[in-house]
Amino acid sequence: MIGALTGKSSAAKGLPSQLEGLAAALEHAEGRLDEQNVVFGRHVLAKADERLRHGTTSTLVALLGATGSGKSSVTNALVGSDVATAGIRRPTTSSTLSCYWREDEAGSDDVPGPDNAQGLLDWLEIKNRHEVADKGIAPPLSGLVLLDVPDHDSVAVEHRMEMERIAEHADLLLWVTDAEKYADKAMHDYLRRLGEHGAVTAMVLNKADLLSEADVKSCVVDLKRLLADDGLPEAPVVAISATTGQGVPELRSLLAETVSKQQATVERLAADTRTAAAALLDDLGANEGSDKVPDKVAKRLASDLVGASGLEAVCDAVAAGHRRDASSHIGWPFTRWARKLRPHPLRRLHLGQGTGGKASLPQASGVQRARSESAVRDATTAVSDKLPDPWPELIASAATPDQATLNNRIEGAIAGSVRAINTGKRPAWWLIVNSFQVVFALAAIGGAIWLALLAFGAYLRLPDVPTPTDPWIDFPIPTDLLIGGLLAGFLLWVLARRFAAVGGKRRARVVRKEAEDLVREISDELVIEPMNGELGRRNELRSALLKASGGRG
Ligand SMILES: Nc1nc2c(ncn2[C@@H]2O[C@H](COP(=O)(O)OP(=O)(O)O)[C@@H](O)[C@H]2O)c(=O)[nH]1
Ligand SMILES: [Mg+2]
Repeated sequence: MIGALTGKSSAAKGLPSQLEGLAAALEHAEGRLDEQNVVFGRHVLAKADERLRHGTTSTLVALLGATGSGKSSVTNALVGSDVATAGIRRPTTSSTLSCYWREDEAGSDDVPGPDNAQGLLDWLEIKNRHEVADKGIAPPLSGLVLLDVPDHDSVAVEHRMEMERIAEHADLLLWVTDAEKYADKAMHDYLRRLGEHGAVTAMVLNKADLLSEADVKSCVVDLKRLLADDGLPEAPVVAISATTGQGVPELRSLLAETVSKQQATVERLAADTRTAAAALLDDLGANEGSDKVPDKVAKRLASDLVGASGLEAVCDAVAAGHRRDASSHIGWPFTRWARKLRPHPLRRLHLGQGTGGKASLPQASGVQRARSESAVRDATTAVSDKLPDPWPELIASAATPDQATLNNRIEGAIAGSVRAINTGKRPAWWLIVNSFQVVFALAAIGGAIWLALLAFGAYLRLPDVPTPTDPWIDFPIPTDLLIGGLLAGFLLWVLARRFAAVGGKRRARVVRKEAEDLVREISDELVIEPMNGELGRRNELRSALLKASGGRG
C-alpha cells in the first residue's frame, strides 16, 4: 500500500520531456484549441518551472479535508506537540500553517536543510511556519513540509481559495476524513477532477478510535472503492486515530518514504502536465484525416480552376490566331487583304502581340469568381470534413486565398503562356511558301498583262504577233501564266492552310499544358500549401501533446 505512492517513478523521469511536449504544443495551440485549456497549460508550465527551481529535497504535503475531519489534530500528532489549534466549531483562519522538519543532526549533505523549506514557503507566501525537530523518532521526516490547510468545505470564500491555492501547489495531497465524511460528495467531486493524480494522492481515515476494528476495515474497503470510482485506484488509505496515536506510525512511514524518495514533486507536475495535455488532446479531436492534402484533391482543384479560368477559350483563340496569321502571311495573295478586315482573335482577348497590359479573358467575371471560389471550397471541404471543430474552419481560413489575387495570378499565368508562344516569329516554312506565292502571283499578273497587251493589239487591229505556246498542252504561255499562277497559288494556300491548322492546334496544346502547370503551381502555393501547413500543425500538436502525456495520451 505504501509503495503505491512512489510506484510511478519511471513516469516521473520523463517530466522534462513531458514539459517540453507541453511547451511545444502550446506554441501551436494558441487560437486553435480551447482558450481556457491553453491558459491552464501555460499555468502548469509556469508552475513546474517555479516549483522545480526549489529542488525536490523538500516535499510539500497538504492536509486537505472537511471541517472537523481532524487535519489540525493529525498535524499535531505528526509534529508531536500542539502546534495547530484543533476544535470542532472554530472558524479556522484563512491562512495555512506550515510545519517543516529540520535536518537530522547526524545527517549527510544531501539531507535538506531548512533553507529549502523556507524557499518553498516564501514561494507559497506562507507566513505561519513551525520548525520541527523530531530527532530520535523513526523514521525521520526530514524534508517534509506539512501544510495544515483551511477547510475544503469552508463557507468562507477566502478559505476555499487558500485551500485551492495550496492544493494546487503541493506535491502530495493528503486528504483527512472520517467514518462520517468519507463519502462526502464535495470531496469526491474534487478528487474526480484529479484523476491523473493517483500517485500523489493519499487518504487518511481519521478517528479510527471511534470505530470497531471490523468497522474500520469495512470503511477502508468502501473508501477504496469510492477512490477507484473517482479514477484514483492507486491512492493509499491509512486508518489512524490522531487522538490515540493508532496508525500514526504507518502514516509516518508513508510520509517518510515519500519524502525520502523525492518523487512526489515530479509525480505531481507530471500529473498536472498529463491533465493539461489530456484536455488539449480532447480539443484536438480524434486522429482522423491525413497529414497531407491528397494529390487527387490538389489535381482536381487545379483542373477546376483551369475550368473556371476560361483557358479553353484562350486556347481556341491561340489556334484561330495562328490560322489567321498564316492566312495573312502565306495565304492566297489576292484575298489576304480581306482577312485583315476581321479583328485578330487574340487581340480581342488583349493577348495579341504587343498588346501588353492586363489580359481580359473570357469569363473573367462574376461567373469565373464564383466557380473558382467553389473549387477552393470543394478542396477545403474534401480535406477537412472528417476533422472535428475547429479544424474545418481553421483549414478553410488558412486555405482561402484572396479571390482577386488568385484570379489575377491565374490570368497572368495564362497571358504569360500565350505571350511566350506568340513571339511574332514566323515558322521558317512560311517564308518558302510565301516566296512561291509571290512567284505564282507575279506569274499570274505577268500573264494577265501579256494577255491584256495582246487584246489591246487586236483592238487596234495591229498585225498578229505570234504568241508562244507551251509544249505540253499547247496553250498560249500568257494563258498558262495567268491560270497556272492563280491555280497554283490557290492550291498552295489550300495545302498550307492544313499545315497551319495543325500548327495552331499544337500551339494551343503547348499553351494549355504550360498554363495548366502554372495554375497547378499557383493553386498549390495559395491553397494546398496553406492547408498542408495547418494539417502539419495539427499533427505536430498531437505528437507534442502525446509527448506531454508521457506516452499515455
Ligand atoms: N475521537 C477522535 N476525535 C478526533 C480525532 N481527531 C480529531 N478529533 C476531534 O475532531 C475535532 C476536529 O478536529 P480538528 O483537528 O480541529 O479538525 P480540522 O477542522 O480538520 O482541523 C476536534 O474536536 C478533535 O478533537 C480522532 O482521531 N479521534
Ligand atoms: Mg483545523
